[in-house]
Amino acid sequence: MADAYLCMVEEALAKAVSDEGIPAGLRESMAYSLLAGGKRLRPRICLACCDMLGGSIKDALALACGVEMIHAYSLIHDDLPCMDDDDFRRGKPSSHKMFGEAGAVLAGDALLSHAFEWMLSRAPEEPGRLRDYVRAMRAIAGGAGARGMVAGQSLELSGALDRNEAVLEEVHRKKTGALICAAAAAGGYAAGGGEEELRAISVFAESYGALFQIADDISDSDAEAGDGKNYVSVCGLEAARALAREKANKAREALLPFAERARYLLDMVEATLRGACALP
Ligand code: GRG
Repeated sequence: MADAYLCMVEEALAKAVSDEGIPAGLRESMAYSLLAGGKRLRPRICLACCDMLGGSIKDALALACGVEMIHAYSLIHDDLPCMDDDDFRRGKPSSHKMFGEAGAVLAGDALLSHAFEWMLSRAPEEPGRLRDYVRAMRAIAGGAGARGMVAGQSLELSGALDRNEAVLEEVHRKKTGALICAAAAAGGYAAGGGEEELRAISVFAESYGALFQIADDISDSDAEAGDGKNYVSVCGLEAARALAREKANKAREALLPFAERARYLLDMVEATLRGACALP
C-alpha cells in the first residue's frame, strides 16, 4: 500500500515551492533540493504522531512540511565547501554544484524562512488549537536552531566529535535528534496531546533519533578507520549494533501506551533497526 502520509507530504511540498511570487531561479533551486526524493522521515513522524493521538493529520500537514523545508535547507548548507564539501546528495549534484555557492546559500536561506511563513500562514484560528500550534512551532524553531540542529553542527565543526562517546552522543542528539524530536512533538501538539502523551512521544523520538543516527553510521561504515567521528569508529561495529538495539527497545517501550495506534512508528523502528543490523 502506498504510504498515505508520504503522498500527502509530497503533494504539499510541491505546492509549497510552486509559489509564483518566488523569482523563477530561486524557486528552481529551492525545488531542486526540496523535491529531490528524500525519505521524508521527519514529516512522516510528525503526521504519524498526530494520527496516533487521534488528531486530524490535516492539522499537522503544514508543520510536517515546514520541518522538511528546514531539513532540506540544512542539507544544502551542510554540503557547502565551507562545511562538509560534498559534491553529491541523494545521487545528484549538490545544490552548490548546480547553482554555485551563493545560489546554494540563498536556496537554504529561502527554504528556512519559507518554512516559517508556510507554517504561520496555515495556523488555525480557534484559540485552543492556535495555542497548540504555537507550541508546535516553538518546538520546531527550537529543534532547528541555536540550541538544536545548528548547535550540533557548530559543536561538530569545533572538533568536539573527536573527544569521546558522550560528546558524540550530544552532537548527534542536537544535530540529528533535535529536528526529529521537534517533528514528533509538533505532531503531538497539533493533535492537542496532553503532557503525558507529549512526554511519551519525546522519549520515543529521542530514542528513535539516536537509533537513526547509529544506523546511518553503520551503513556508512567502512568507519573511515578510527577517525573518531562516528559510532562505529568510536565504539566498534558490534557495540554500535548493541546500542541500536537498546535505543530501539526504548523507542518501542515509549510507544506501549498507544498500542496498535503506534503501528506506523513501530514499523519505522523495525525498518531502521534492520538497517543497522544487516550483515555484514
Ligand atoms: C548546516 C545548520 C546545518 C546543519 C546541518 C542535518 C545536518 C545538520 C547535516 C546533515 C549531514 C548528515 C549526514 C547528518 C546525519 C543525519 C542524516 C543521516 C541526515 C540525512 O537525513 P535523511 O537520511 O535524509 O533523513 P533524506 O535524504 O532521506 O532526506
